[in-house]
Amino acid sequence: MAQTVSETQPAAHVKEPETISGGHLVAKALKAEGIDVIFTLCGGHIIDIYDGCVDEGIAVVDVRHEQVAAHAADGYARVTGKPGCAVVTAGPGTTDAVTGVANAFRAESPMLLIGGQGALNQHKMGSLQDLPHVDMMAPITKFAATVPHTARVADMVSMAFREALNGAPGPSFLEIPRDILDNSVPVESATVPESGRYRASTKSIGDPASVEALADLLVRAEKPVVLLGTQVWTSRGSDAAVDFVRTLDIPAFMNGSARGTLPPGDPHHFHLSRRYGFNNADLILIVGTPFDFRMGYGRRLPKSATVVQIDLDYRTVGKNRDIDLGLVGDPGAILAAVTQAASGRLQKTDRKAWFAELRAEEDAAYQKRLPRQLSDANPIHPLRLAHEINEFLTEDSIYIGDGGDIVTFSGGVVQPKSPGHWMDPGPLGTLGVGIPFVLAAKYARPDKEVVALFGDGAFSLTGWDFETLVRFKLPFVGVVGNNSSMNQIRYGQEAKYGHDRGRIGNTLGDVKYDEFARMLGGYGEEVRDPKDIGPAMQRARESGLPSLINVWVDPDAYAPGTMNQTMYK
Ligand SMILES: Cc1ncc(C[n+]2csc(CCOP(=O)(O)OP(=O)(O)O)c2C)c(N)n1
Repeated sequence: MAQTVSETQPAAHVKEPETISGGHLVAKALKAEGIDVIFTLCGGHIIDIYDGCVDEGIAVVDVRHEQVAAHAADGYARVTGKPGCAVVTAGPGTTDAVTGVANAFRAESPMLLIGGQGALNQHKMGSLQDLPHVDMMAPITKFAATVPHTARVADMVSMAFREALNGAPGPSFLEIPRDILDNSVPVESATVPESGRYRASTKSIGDPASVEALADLLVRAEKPVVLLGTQVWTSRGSDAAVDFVRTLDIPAFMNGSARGTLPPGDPHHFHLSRRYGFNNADLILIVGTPFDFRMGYGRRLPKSATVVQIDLDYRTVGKNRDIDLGLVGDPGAILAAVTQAASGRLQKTDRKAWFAELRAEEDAAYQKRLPRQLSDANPIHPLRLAHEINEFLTEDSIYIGDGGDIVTFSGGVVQPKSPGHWMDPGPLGTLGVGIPFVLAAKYARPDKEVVALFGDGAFSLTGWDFETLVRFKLPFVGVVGNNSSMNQIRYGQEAKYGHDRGRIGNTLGDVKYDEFARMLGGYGEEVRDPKDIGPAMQRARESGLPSLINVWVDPDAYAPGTMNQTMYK
């Protein structure tokens, strides 16, 4: 029997409850966290999130590979201090993003990856792109979960952020099944945590007695050194670190994102004398960087020195090498507390001789390298390229390194002039972070200049997203140190297997990346003569476009670390 109109229409006095969909709840939760952009590649499972972003005024930056979206979320977190967010579809969308999440995990970078999933009502029936995403993500995230109900969507997004930002930060992953995302629930049944009210500050100074103990040690030390690591920047402790170093008069080395905490030329800034400094110090303070392969697992530090470690993560303190004192907490907060604890008790210390000794080492190492750095040789020596880039950087240049040997060379020469202005993959050593980091950095900080150095191998992994930079009008100065080869690997192979067998699987074609840039709507130039590097970069700067200067570098020049194979020791 046909229904009458009166049977299908609600009575006029019954008000329909206002409803909201899962995708719109995601957007509300992102907004509450202060997120103003998502990096994404579309898929049918996730489109309702885009619609929610439109309502909340969150930008949608669409890229050409999900790895790029995930690296960009990592990069955005590094640049802004807020967690980054990438949204990808189920199955291959999520697997493509795994590398970006893994990189953020090792680099302790807070980000949220949201992945699609088949509808719950088709659970384990073989729906399109169904995979056990949460199981895949669990080992490389701080938190990985499925959202089981639309009303829980926003609540679980904020839960994921809470976990990502606790202690040493890192990535979180949320899988949202298609029906959960697309369904709507009454607004009043959905929990939407309010901005600023769903998590606490984690800026702890740890045990106050340890703060006092460290102040004591530092006041009494005759030859102290400090290594400021990435967490100094992550915790936005750069000012506290500078105050600490100056008040306590300690020579400082910097690595990772903490490079630039003190500008080059500062009397407390040391760089090339680190090994000497560690070998001869009576007190070594390691702040916010683990004893991993980059630190020789801490085993090269002399037994005679007092070793103190400060870290956001209790699991890092005392790992791989015994320490004399460990402090777990926020590096910036701890350094500020130690400065305060020491300032009333500072004895007249005279560290002039220690500073002079280190400065002499520093200068000698610099002079030794200088001829290669200024070399007019053709093909171009990678150190000359690094030198030209260093000369080109201003206080406002964010430098990004993505490559093997070419970037290793630049590590010794390129000196960022402000904290957080150096970006590299971190301990996962992931080639391909360059273009995504450019995207994130230039998007988040349009006021900054972004300068990136790529190996030709590294650029190829994610290079198609150069087009995304063109499409979103994000200019940057890009340089490809082109040796038509994967040199960092080739060296070890040739050393072990000889010239012919050593060239298997590591040589590349002579690709003109300048032409590639122009093809995609950017600026491109080719350089073969070292004196042309600087002017070409300047023209790239003035073009106002994403750019690639293809610099042909000497394929037979290897970085010292590669020749010693230090990364495997
Ligand atoms: C994603 C990824 N794949 C492979 C490697 C191993 N790897 C380390 S350095 C390197 C060579 C990089 O070549 P290129 O970027 O051209 O720099 P070059 O060493 O030639 O200067 C490779 C393949 C890696 N680190 N990351």
